[in-house]
Amino acid sequence: MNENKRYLLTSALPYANGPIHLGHLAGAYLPGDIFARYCRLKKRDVVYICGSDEHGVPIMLRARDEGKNPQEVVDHFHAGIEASFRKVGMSFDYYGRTSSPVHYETSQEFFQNLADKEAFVLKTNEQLYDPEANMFLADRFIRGTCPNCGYEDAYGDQCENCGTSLSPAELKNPRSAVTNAKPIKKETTHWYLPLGDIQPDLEEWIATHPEWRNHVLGQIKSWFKTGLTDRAMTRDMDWGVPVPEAAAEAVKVDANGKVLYVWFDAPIGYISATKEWAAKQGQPDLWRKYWQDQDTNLVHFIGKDNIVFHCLIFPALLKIHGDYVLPMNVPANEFLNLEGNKFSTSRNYAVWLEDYLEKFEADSLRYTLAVSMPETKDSDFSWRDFQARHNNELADILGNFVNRTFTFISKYYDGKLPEKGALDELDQELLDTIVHLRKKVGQAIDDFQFKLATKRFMELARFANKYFNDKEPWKTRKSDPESCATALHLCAQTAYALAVLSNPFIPFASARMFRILNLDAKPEEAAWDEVGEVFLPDGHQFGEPEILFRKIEDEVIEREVAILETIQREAEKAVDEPEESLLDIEDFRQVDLRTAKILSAEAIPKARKLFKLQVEVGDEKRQVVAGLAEHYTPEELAGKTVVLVANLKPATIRGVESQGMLLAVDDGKKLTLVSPEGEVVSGKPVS
Ligand code: B3M
Ligand code: ZN
Repeated sequence: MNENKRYLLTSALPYANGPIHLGHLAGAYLPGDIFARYCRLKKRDVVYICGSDEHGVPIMLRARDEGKNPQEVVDHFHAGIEASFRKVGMSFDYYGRTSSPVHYETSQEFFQNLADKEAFVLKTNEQLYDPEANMFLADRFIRGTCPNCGYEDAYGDQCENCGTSLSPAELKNPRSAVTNAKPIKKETTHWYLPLGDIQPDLEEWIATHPEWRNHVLGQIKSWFKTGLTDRAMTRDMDWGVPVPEAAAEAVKVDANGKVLYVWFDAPIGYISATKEWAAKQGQPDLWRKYWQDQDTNLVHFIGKDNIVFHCLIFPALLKIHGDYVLPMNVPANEFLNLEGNKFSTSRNYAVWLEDYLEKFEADSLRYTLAVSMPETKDSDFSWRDFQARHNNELADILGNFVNRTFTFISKYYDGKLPEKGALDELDQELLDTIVHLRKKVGQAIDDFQFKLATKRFMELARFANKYFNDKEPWKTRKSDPESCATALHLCAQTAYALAVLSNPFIPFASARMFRILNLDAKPEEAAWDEVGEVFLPDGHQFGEPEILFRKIEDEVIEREVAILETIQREAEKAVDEPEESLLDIEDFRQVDLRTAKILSAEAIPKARKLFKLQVEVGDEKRQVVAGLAEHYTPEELAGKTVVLVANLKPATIRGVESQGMLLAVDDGKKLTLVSPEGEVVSGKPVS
């Protein structure tokens, strides 16, 4: 870490199409805030930027589903997200948004600059177009029948039923998710960034950063190994930053309905937000000092799913543009899980920040997430661990030490700093430990090791708490008043140290400690490097003691655990017994089940799981496609009597028509056909 440089810190811009949950906080936001607060205490020149990412398909999807325009959706969530960040103590210097005019202007200028350099390759190809909605269809806007399992509501890029990744061209009976119309193929031209051309340059730059986290470098190197390819930097959508007219005219492309790819403009949102910040300082050009001066340490705080954009694509854009600094580090976090399961916004399996803050303190969450941050591997948030961290560490160690110190001073020393006498060995050890751990906490933060930094901070509180016990002031007050006064003097000085060092992690408790210490300055105005070197003046008058952290009771936590267990159970039930399986008998009677005899089975080219079966149903012959190829041989199937769903609409699977479906038991490993006992003729009803 180069001390004499300035710091420009960013946290990933959250999509403004939903609220923030604990997983987001642990990923890209809390580490950035700890680092920013620490830089301020180190008196570094630091600017911390974030903002709402307001373009892209998910926002358009949500707006369509809610019958709103995208601007209404982002206005709602931008305000909510910014408010919840503030309540949890995020200390951005500026929180912008990518629907702002400054962002449109900055993104278009950036794109135009690259277009003028002929950095893009134009490509024209056929894409699916909705003739009724008059719009090209992004993969997520296309639905159809999965060629693999016949599921009729598969997306253009993935079948949610069997998980197969697809391309729109593979979908059977594709239809527009916007109007249900049958899409047509239409030519469209887009600007592609030939990332392969700049790969050698990127590889050379990445090689200068062996200090980056291993999992980040690992992912980057696997992208290099695969080989960077051309990536479209524009899209056919009516929500986003329009492609600049001049760029379109220069290549005779109609720019109407074309916008910048969301991952082209979103990272430029860091630049536009810095511009807006500079303007608020009354120095519109100040942003250049952070983005266009090599004496800047640029650090991007993100989650691991954003590595390619922040370590390859955005740096490529910055390099091609020229003039800009490149990130000094991208300490991407892995993912946080919740009670052993993945967060799922679609299933509401999450702890939303707003909900959390209605019941618990921000500091307790910050501390719990910091001390178990998913820095190099996924980690887990559990309510019981949260309670233990709060009760056993924040309350019983830090809170207990501070409370005992100032209650004792208030009672026996009129709330004034007791006089310090001669120091014994333990006294000196305490003073040395303050300086030693201040340096250890600082080094860990500079190394982006926030778990270690948090643990080192709590180590000082633990040492101080033990010092208070070992000194037994309740005895020495009478037996050795000078030793007692010295001990309480040093406890108060240690509390001052903890009040400063705690600010990056638990800023609200830090402010409360400053209030107990009766200090006019704010914690963030304190100097990290003076901790353990500069002390409270003799005779300093303290404020009223107060409890820093009240214990969280078991029943409060059990209630939260129960909420998540219910959601998780519902989700598992929905998978095992979909709600719609609760039919009434009339519905069931609509299904025509028949016995059928398999006459032959043959493989289907390029569909290793499927067989094409010829079956006899009474005096009728049918052809059925079934996923049995990994469970039976054709010989085992020939002659077998099975149960057929005889009144299903025919479906075409991998180009083969299927006129029905066979019933089979799926135990998660093997498929076993349902077959009536004894000699049964085919075509008989099954009920
Ligand atoms: N909006 C958030 C995400 O992918 C994305 C980050 C943009 S940072 C420029 O979770
Ligand atoms: Zn499928």
